[in-house]
Amino acid sequence: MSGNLLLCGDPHGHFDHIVRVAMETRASAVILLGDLQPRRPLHLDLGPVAHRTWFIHGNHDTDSEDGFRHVWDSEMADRNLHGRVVTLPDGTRVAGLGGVFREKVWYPPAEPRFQDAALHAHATGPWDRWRDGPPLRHWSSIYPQSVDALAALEADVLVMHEAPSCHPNGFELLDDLARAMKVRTVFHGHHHDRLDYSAGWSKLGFQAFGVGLRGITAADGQPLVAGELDLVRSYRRPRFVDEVD
Ligand SMILES: [Mn+2]
Repeated sequence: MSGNLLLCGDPHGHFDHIVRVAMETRASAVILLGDLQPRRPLHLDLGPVAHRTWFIHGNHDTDSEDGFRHVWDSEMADRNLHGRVVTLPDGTRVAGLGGVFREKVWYPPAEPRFQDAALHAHATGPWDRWRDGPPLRHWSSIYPQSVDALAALEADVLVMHEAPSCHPNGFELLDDLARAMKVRTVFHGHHHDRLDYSAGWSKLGFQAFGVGLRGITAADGQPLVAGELDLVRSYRRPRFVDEVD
């Protein structure tokens, strides 16, 4: 279980470090935690590790039409874990929730405005739709339907772009999701930091790890590559561990 899995924080267009570490560690699977922003089709940036890489999308993966196409139209489009559970080669069941909460759709705990993307598209003028769906930007919004679908499934690991409540900008609803799915471990990106949540794990009911900007973390939570802003954040928030509860 979770043999040699790498969790990769927001790449934002940089993949060389991921390819290098995946080759060096002979990773059995690589998971990208969103905000990929490849400058060409994703499988080209991942080269020799594309065939063992999965991902979720982040809020920035719908910033531009080209950026969208490099992810959703690439040969790796079927590797998006969003809204489903995939069993990796080593037997680990990984669930994914890509994207972010946005007030125009749903910002928990407020009531959602649209239950799913189809209803949002229906309420959108044809000129604002993207590929018969909601506006391009909202292809990376989280809809209740995606969370509900996941909550009915079980997994070992849940990867998300947004964070559970242990992060200062996280969501209790995502704690509930992780517990409903009976996951042991949650990994998130988005916030470009790697705070120590361990004091809160027993209350959460699962282990949680943030993976920083272009950081790489192993399945047991050990950082293999520090996030680029980790030192800055830990300097600015030296007492965060005490603040968790
Ligand atoms: Mn990001």
